[in-house]
Amino acid sequence: MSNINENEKFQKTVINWYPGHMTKTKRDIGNIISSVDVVIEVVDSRIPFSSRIPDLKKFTRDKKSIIVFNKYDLCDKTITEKWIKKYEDEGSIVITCDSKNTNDYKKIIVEVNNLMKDLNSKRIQKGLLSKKARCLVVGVPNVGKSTLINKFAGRNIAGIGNKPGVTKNMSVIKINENMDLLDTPGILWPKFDNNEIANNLASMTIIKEEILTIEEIAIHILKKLNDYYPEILKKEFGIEEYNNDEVEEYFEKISKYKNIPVNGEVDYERVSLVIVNSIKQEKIKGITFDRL
Ligand SMILES: Nc1nc2c(ncn2[C@@H]2O[C@H](COP(=O)(O)OP(=O)(O)OP(=O)(O)O)[C@@H](O)[C@H]2O)c(=O)[nH]1
Ligand SMILES: [Mg+2]
Repeated sequence: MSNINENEKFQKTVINWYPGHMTKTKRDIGNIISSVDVVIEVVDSRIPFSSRIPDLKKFTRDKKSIIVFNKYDLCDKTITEKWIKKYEDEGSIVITCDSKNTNDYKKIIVEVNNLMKDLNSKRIQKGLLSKKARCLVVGVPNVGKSTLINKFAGRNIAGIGNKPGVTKNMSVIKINENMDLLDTPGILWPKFDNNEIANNLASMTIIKEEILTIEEIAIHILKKLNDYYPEILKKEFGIEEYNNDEVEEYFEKISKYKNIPVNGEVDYERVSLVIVNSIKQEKIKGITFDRL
């Protein structure tokens, strides 16, 4: 249980880590950005703030961009709508998308074509030929970039998996005579000085479990469910409320409710895994953890 009791201490910790392929990806993007027409930034609709890349504009510069709210099927639509409105009010183009189960990608094609019309009409005025859209798909890990690209391509060309860091290299995928897509590995930032963001990312399997402990992620999930979705807390874990003062007690109740064998002591790691997996395996839906 030391991890849970040390949770408070952890709040002050700055997490410093950075996989090498992310540095490389940022460099690769910098090298090809001048040839890109549209940046498609993919976010997780359940954490529309935490899953954005804070310094994206630094390396995509003034390129036209679209924000894709992916995994829209899993979010709390009422709350996520508020984020959409906020970003639209700030001048962004936002498209909601369930890449796994629908053909929502077609809405992105419409927007890309609109943006290209503008660009191509300027080219034609200058006496140049119109060009095909070159779109850079970016985002943090595991938000569904490759799944979306496969929908565009109509075949499984980009590797996908329900864990962060599946795509390791940037690749160009020809969609048709009007469009190329660039798939990129998920990128993050070198330091998380905001623990809330790190925990939100971990809750949606965007950062690896090794970076935070599984207990910490589970506690974060329980706290969020307690604050925003008590009905899910009750239905999924059999508890009416959760607070950090009686962690052991709640874990024991959840352990019983979930029929997790107790060998003398509650298996905190196993209970935590069950909690984390309930989001990962989509047993829990209709949640949005970021609030305005
Ligand atoms: N429910 C739901 N699941 C999705 C959606 N899009 C992708 N997924 C799932 O999310 C997981 C990650 O998908 P990927 O396409 O590999 O994600 P990625 O952004 O390419 O990840 P990295 O390459 O690691 O950066 C897979 O299990 C997909 O099936 C969606 O819109 N809804
Ligand atoms: Mg990928």
